[in-house]
Amino acid sequence: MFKDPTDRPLIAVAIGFLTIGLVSWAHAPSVTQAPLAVPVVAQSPGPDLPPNYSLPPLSGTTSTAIPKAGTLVDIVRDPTDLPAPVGARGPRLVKVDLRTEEVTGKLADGATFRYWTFNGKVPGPFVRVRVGDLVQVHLTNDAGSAMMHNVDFHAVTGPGGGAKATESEAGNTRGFEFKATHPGLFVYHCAVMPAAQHIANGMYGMILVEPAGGLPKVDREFYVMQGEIYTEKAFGAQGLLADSYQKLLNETPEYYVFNGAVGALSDQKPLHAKVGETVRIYFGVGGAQQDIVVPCDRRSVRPRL
Ligand SMILES: [Cu+2]
Repeated sequence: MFKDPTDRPLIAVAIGFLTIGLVSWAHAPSVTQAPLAVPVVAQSPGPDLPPNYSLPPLSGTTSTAIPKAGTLVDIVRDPTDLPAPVGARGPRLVKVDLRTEEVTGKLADGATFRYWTFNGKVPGPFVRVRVGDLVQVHLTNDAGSAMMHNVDFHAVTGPGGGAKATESEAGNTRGFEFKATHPGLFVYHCAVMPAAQHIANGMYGMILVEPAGGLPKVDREFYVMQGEIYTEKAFGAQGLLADSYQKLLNETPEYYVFNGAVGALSDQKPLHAKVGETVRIYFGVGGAQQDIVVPCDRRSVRPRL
């Protein structure tokens, strides 16, 4: 099924690490979500939060630079682009700023695609929190967007994982907050209908909720997500490729990609490690056929269309 032969070894490696590092990590879904009007106002700390919980955003959890509309954007997420481990810190407030932006990026040599993104990259930012953290999410739909967008975090159990609370027209910002009550690695994605189209066009990412004390230390960590891209023209066609809703419904993608584009992790931003180093790969599937990360959240398994 993989039409980019250079990607074949990668998925084997990724699935191997996923199995070793994550599958044995059993979890239950978290249960708290409180829709919140925007702008967010000062709130009282929860019973498990320290009184000084209102700290600056953690590095890596907020928006990255937003590319200018109308230009060819490098949409490939560097697999090393993820926040540092939470370590031994206690619960605190984590602010997550997401910006939904529709950009044109390189899909393959000679081919471009209109991606729908979180923060201009595929996948979206890796969000890293600790169990007990209060997570404040703000989603801004860029003024240049043609579509409504939102975000559904599978680390949240509640109505749509924040989707309704964040559903925004172009130029608007909405938000909500939730407490991360169960550790695990969860997908997030845009859930505006038809959600499969928004996901296939690039609107997916992952949130890691670390247990108290953090995960065991490793030498390197990587962030990899598979996606499916459905284009009207066949694999290998040149120029700006339009997305195909019919192929999406048929579940017949023209491209399977890792981190957004053909060759993203083989030619552009390969994963490097030295012999003997320990490596952890956070691997997720953002494709429309399935968006399973680990079997820790019943809602992470999407029904087939
Ligand atoms: Cu969307």
